[in-house]
Amino acid sequence: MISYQLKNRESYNQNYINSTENPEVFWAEIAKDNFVWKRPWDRVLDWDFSKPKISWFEGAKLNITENCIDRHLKTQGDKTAILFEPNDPKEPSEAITYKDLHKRVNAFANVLLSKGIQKGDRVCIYLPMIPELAISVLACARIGAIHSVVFAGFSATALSTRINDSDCKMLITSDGGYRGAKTIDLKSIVDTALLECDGIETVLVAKRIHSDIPMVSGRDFWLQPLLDTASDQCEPTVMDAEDPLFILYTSGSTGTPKGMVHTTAGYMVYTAYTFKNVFQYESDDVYWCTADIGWITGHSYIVYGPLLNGATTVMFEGVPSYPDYGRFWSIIEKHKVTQFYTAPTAIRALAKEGLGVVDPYDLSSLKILGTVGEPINEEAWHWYNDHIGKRKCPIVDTWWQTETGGIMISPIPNSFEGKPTFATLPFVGIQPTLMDEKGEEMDGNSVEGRLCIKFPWPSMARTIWGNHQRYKETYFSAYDNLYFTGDGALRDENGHYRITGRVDDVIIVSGHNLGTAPIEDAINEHPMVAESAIVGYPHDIKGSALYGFVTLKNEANSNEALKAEINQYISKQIGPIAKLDKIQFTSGLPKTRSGKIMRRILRKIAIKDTSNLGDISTLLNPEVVETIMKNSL
Ligand code: 7RM
Repeated sequence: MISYQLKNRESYNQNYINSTENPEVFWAEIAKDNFVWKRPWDRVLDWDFSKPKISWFEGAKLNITENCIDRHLKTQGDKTAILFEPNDPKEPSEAITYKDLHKRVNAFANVLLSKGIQKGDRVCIYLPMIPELAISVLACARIGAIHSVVFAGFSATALSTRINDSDCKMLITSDGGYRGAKTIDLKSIVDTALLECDGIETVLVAKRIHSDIPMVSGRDFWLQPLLDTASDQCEPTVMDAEDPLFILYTSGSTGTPKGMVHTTAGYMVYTAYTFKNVFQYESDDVYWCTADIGWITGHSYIVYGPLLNGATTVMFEGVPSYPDYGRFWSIIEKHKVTQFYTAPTAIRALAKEGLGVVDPYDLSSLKILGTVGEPINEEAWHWYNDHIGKRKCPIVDTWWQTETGGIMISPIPNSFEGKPTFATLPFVGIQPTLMDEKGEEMDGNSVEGRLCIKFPWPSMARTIWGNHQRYKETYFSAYDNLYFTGDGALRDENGHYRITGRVDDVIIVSGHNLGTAPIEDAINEHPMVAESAIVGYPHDIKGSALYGFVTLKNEANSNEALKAEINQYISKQIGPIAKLDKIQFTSGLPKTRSGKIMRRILRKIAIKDTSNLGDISTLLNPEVVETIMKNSL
């Protein structure tokens, strides 16, 4: 029997070898021994990256919520499953035990059924970080409805695009939400979005801020009265291993957001196994991931991974700066958090506030620290290690993506150590490789190239909702028979990986993946704008910030007020996270002869590295480059 827990370097090495030499045997053992199944699989893996087709545990039947909840009831029904910490520290936190969670998920599932939701239907969830968010996700999974969580910071336009793309029948939201000192009026955003969405039959509304909001009769229902009268028993619907579990949208470098589709069994096995080992979770631990459930990190490592392991998972409604910059540290002290998982952008923002807001708190409960979302710079890594971990806590710098479903490259505490800015070694079962410019695989160490994965792993996304062709083109067409991540990476002399950032046009701002295309689309909607190009440039806090080059229809209109208007357009179309830090009006944008904007050149100008712009003679309009450089910000 293969041990579920990796214990040391030797066991990592042995498991890694087993998982790559004999992947089917390896994953079958992990799957069989550590989960409950209604029926075993007929075939462990079937794959063909050229189609692409990936199928794990075909023929097996299960329900993921039975694995997340029911199976823990006998042994630890009274243990806290979700520990909710509200925005306002004066409001009491709420401990939801596995028994409570079982009842609340069942009641919610019954409400979904009573509103006509069936297996395979899509349900959009647009909620702040309140318990109803995790519960509604699980309620969908309980009855086989496909959840599509949309981050509650997204605008009405972004919401309606996502609802329509996956043809959602129901929307679950709240009257509003709290974020620090601000109150967010979610329902009015929803009402605006739904003007564009014909498919939504029902809107369930949770009460959080008790505001007076309009309810559309026959469409909108307050959630609580429905829950109060629903039965708290609901048999889990039996699902096929490859039935979709959820859709989660992620920005691409071009076009509309991509609805990544994750399926049931493989996602379950991989998120559970990575959670256990990367965070070395033990039964009395209190684990806290500060992500929002609107992102993949929240799906896999606030909800599914922890609950599959019977863990206590903290869910925090608020922000790191409210009521002051000590909030994260005060929560760690209050709940004796043992594993803490956050993003480099948060670490940088908190480090900036100085130790005066850290030192008052007792952080001695901490055992392991994690980071995710973007490359962590050396300075932030050391600050985290010295002042939060007190040099006693291993740091797991976890590299992965919405598309990968779970952690792919990361240190494993007790097996091998981290190294500042390095995600280090592949997790068990993961076979990374680096490709050079010519499309050749790079052998050996001390090389840098494009990061690809050679072999399927259980939690990889299976398709893009409604557009399998785009899935193939985006991830499986750059190189034959490889999954292309879109990231660059280097492999050092010891074979450890360091992620160097995106090689496409996706920019990561404060941990949020932003495609340039949708932002440019938003700007270009302004009646005075001719065209625009967005590039990223390094920013102390956000990791990357956005620099916009904007060409106006009439140059005479350029002024500060127009810059503010452009940001309002972006805010409305995408959300405030996509606002530009710098806007430069230009008379033209450098273009290739086929009309493509040369972002490569703009990127160099934005980082003030113009000594070597490469060959610009092939441009349609080389003369604009000089002017743009002269006026750069
Ligand atoms: C989990 C998540 C994915 C992109 C990915 C990378 C970047 C994520 C790290 C990282 C360096 C890391 N999903 N990224 N983690 N870069 N080191 N530890 O973030 O779909 O939202 O973003 O994020 O570029 O491709 S995501």
